[in-house]
Amino acid sequence: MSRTLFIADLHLCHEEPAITAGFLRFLQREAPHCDALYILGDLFEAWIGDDDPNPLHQQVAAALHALPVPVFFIHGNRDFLLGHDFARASGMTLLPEEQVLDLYGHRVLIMHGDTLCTDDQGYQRFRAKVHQRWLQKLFLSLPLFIRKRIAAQMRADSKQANQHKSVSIMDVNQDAVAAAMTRQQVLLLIHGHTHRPAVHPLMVMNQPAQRAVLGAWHTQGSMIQLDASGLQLIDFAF
Ligand code: LP5
Ligand code: MN
Repeated sequence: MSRTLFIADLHLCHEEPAITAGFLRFLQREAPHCDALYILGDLFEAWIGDDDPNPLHQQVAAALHALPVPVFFIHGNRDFLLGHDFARASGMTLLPEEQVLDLYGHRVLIMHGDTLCTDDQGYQRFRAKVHQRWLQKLFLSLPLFIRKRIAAQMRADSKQANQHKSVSIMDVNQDAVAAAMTRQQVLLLIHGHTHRPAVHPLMVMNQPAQRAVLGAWHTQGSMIQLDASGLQLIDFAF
């Protein structure tokens, strides 16, 4: 087949069964015909621990596990607590927040994308706090009903905060993009998070480069296909 697929920002949850159905169909029909599937974060709407007995999680783990191709996962800002137990149950390999791949003659950097939004200082402060290992351990040791309440409060606060943020603050910062691509010596970058699907041409290290942004799965699916000819952003109906 010789193509690799990338997806992000499905925000799977019990309240959006059509998105889950679309994802399960994607896993059955599309994903088996590729070399590997990379999930670049926010697969789930919110993740409060691998011990959450949510049947949706078991259903998704089983479907991922049944896929005959390797699946890799980078954490998003909603599911950064997804851990080794769920990775094992779903057969996914967890990757660090930035990963460089060498595929079909292309060197490509993949990430969720939230770390590129450096103008959003409120978010970056929030991120630094919740990425502290001790705080995560403390949170994960709380009873599930308390974790659910805290997560719901965070989601409400986040929605509230976003109403007062400009569109440009919530997009990636161009200097952060160029810095990451230069640091990793790549001319291709794939990320999600901003929910603004597009392939942006840019110059990196004085060479033409591309930044491809995955779309969120609201009413249709979004994926990026990478093969020898380059990358392609594709929308598809559920
Ligand atoms: O997610 P989205 O699209 O709304 O906005 C994001 C940024 N917000 C977040 C917060 C998440 O939505 C919360 C998810 C919780 C999941 C699991 C809980 C695990 C807890 C672990 C604890 C160790 O990521 C948003 C960005 C936006 O993307 C665009 O980039 O702007 O950032 C914010 O909204 C941050 C705000 O500026 C400040 C957030 C206030 C949260 C305060 C927490 C209060 C805790 C209360 C506890 C009782
Ligand atoms: Mn995100």
